[in-house]
Amino acid sequence: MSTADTIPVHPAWLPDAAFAPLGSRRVRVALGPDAADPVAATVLDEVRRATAAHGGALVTDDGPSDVVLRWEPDAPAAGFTTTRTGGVTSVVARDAVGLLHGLHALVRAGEAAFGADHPTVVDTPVAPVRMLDHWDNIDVHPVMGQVERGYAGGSIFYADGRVRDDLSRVAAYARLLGSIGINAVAINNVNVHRTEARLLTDGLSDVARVADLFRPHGVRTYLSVSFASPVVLGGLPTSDPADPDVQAWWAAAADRVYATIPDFGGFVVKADSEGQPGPFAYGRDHADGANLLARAVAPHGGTVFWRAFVYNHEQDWRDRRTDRARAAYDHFAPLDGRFDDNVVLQVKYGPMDFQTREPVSPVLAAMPRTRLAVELQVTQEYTGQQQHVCYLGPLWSQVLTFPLADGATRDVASIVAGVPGPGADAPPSGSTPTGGITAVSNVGDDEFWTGHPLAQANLYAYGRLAWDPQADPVALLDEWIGLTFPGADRRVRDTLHTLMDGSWLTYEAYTAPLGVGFMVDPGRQHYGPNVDGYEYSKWGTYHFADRDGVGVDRTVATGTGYTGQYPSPWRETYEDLATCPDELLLFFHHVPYGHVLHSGRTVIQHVYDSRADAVDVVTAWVDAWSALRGLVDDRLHARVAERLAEQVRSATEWRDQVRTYFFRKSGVPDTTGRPIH
Ligand code: GCW
Repeated sequence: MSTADTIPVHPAWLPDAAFAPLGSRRVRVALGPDAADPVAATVLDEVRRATAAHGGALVTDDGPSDVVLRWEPDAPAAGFTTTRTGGVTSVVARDAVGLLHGLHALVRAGEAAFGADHPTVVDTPVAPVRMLDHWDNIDVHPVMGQVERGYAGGSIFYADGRVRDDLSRVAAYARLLGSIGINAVAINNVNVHRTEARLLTDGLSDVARVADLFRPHGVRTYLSVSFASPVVLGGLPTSDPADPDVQAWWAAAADRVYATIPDFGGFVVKADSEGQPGPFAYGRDHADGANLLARAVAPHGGTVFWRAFVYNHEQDWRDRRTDRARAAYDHFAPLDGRFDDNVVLQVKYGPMDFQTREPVSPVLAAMPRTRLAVELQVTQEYTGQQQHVCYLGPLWSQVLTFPLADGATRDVASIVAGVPGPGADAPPSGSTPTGGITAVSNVGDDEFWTGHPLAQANLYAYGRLAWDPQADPVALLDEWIGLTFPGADRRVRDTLHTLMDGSWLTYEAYTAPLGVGFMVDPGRQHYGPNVDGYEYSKWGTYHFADRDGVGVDRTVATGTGYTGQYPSPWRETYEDLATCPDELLLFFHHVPYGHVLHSGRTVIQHVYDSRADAVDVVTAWVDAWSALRGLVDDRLHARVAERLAEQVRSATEWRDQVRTYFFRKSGVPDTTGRPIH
């Protein structure tokens, strides 16, 4: 047995000790007609495991109990209700999935769930589909590795060119996901290479093995598919959506999938994007393409998640009229109302690509007659690659609570909830859910799941915000700390809170300034600074710094016109220098270095100060963490210490490159006299 086999996998937020309050009590489980459901077995297993470890008991008859988990036909369709009466805490739900979610709510609440003053809580999920996408390849890709933008080792699904024989990590992962309410998972990369394309056909029995492990936790399995499948897998001469043979091929493919996996979720598709095949090759548009696949899965209740991440990645940097930020809106807004009911358009939260700071995508406000899902990135491609501490809960919370239009109650969370927009028809009556939220997962076969152990908090916060976008991300952080380090010394909890709470803003403060984005190194897979790394490239990600100023003019008046894609008040707010928020200034405007921010500082001095201050913050984390040696698990302590050292090194490199770059461009000295190289 190799060392790797002997190291136990970290339990993340489900260590046995977190179950002590529940597990020390008598728990009665009344499952009703769902008793044969695989999720019901999970509920029983969880209660058995917790009570065996902590001295309580599973009660299946009418005997006395302190806790009741009970099926109830009139309970809300999703979620659960918790009440406390007569010294008994009850969880009531319509089905076994609701009971499982309710059980984990009790675990999260700890002793508080059994206090006399515990209020009645009706807890229903906001997003009907709460999905994680895996950018996992079966084969190890020569550039991207096995998991594209993965920073936690190899895939938990695949090894040695096929689906793993031993899927115990997948089972443990499914348990983690079910505990936070995730209910959908796509198990292969949206860039579908040849080997992975075959999961749809030859690989189906293996996909079924994976689906069997997710099902008991209330999670449905999806596949990313290639739009060119009829050609690549079916040997047809075309993948044209209008071709009857192509339509028949997809229908037959879907029939086979559902014959093997009756509760299969559906397909995720990246088409006509970054080299992936799509409908454009046949003169068709994205609605034609998406509806082709949607019609194949519709008879089986399946859904197609069609990605809106479509842009020209072969731009000419000399042409300042082309603006990548405009692309998703320009491609998709005109198609509003043309997508079938079981198509969900999956929209990245910002118009570019998961940058540390972006405005919310205008596509979300522009398609009231289309089912939309918001896409987030839990894997830290542009936010420190799980080398850096960067707790993303506050970023996602800002996105989800962003009000889309004037005086509107319609925020991004209402899109995620599938609330019909103005002018939209009532939601279709079928069983297919509206709305949704999805995110790229950050796990791999690493012993801590996420490379950086503290990056587990991002996975946790994603699931909890998908359930409740109004949740306070800082409270979720503390919840995660409490579960992951149960019974830990107060110093551990306080230090973790201090390190993680503002870590997104700290990361932002030493990397690309004021919303301008990128400045990452193309040669190191987007890790570390390279201010001009993308400046003269075809990818369309520019900052336009010259001797006088920096930023991208995206105004209607003098720039690319991107601000015009927003409804009021945002088009006016972003258009006008006087009202554009500081943190997005360089996303929307090209300004002189001496431009004074709302903060009162000039742009150039802000760039100088924030980078230097942020490195001081990160440096202080190293000592704070080292003081915890002996108070947390040694291996975890060592891993975090190693990553913090790298974060200080990398943040220093960012600081020095960005400060020096802008000094050399502008010639404006740092008024504080701190060193510039
Ligand atoms: O962020 C970019 C990544 C690509 C990724 C693409 C996408 C899967 O750099 O690696 O491809 O986004 O979202 O499709």
